[in-house]
Amino acid sequence: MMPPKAKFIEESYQIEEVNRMVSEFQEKGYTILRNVFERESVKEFKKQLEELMYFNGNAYTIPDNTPHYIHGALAPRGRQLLPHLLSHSEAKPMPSIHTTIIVIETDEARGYAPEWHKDRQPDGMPGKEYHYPDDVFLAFYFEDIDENHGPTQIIPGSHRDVNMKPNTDAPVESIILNMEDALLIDQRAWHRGVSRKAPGTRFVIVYGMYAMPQHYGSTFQMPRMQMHHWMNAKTTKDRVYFGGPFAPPTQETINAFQEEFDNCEFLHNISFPKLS
Ligand SMILES: O=C(O)CCC(=O)C(=O)O
Ligand SMILES: [Fe+2]
Repeated sequence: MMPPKAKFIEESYQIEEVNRMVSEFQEKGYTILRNVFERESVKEFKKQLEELMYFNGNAYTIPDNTPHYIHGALAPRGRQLLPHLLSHSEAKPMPSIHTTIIVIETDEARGYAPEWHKDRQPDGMPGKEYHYPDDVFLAFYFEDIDENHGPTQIIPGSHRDVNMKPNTDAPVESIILNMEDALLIDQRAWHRGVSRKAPGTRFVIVYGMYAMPQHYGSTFQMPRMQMHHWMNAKTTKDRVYFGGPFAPPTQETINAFQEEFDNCEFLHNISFPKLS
């Protein structure tokens, strides 16, 4: 398998540009990151995604053991913005990926383009003062998106003002962007996907990031007794309490992963510890 062909623009945004994007994100609930990739390389990457995609019995997706699955989340310009969107704090929190959503819609099997929804609820006093979101979403389309190519639509400002709702006179914007760009979206705003009119496959790959607070020691080896509680958790509440957003590994899953990693040209040098 070829490594991901989409090439990042490594250069950081100027601080003025960062400030502009942060203000826009806070005001409207989204902002477009320009030139996250080198444009020509994205065309090749989209072809790679088309080769990798498969039907898992429920929906189209791409295998989560490919570097393509996480590639967008590695983009330096995306990572540059995230801390600013998650907190006003001088001691910026560290962003952490908690979710990857792959939305694929093909010509043959109309997948799903989600209807109007909010994935998060506004907190505090919406409309009065700005409240930072608990998490933000970084999205990629890998194609020039106009009205015919299934834009994501949003009601700008509806993350702050609960009175703004779909199917009223609240204004709706289609998020138009280029294949080399990325989108940062506040999922407290009303938004939806629109199906393509142009033929072809619609990809939306979305990464959810939340803020790990700057507590002393942000990473640590989980104490074995905590791991014991995590792995033996009987409820979602307990699982999250002991281990965060990810399901605990069992020895069986560790063995399965080890085998898969051993056979993967990208991951073969990773080895998992044996759980006692
Ligand atoms: O398909 C889209 O354009 C929107 C996707 C979406 O709303 C989501 O992933 O939460
Ligand atoms: Fe959504």
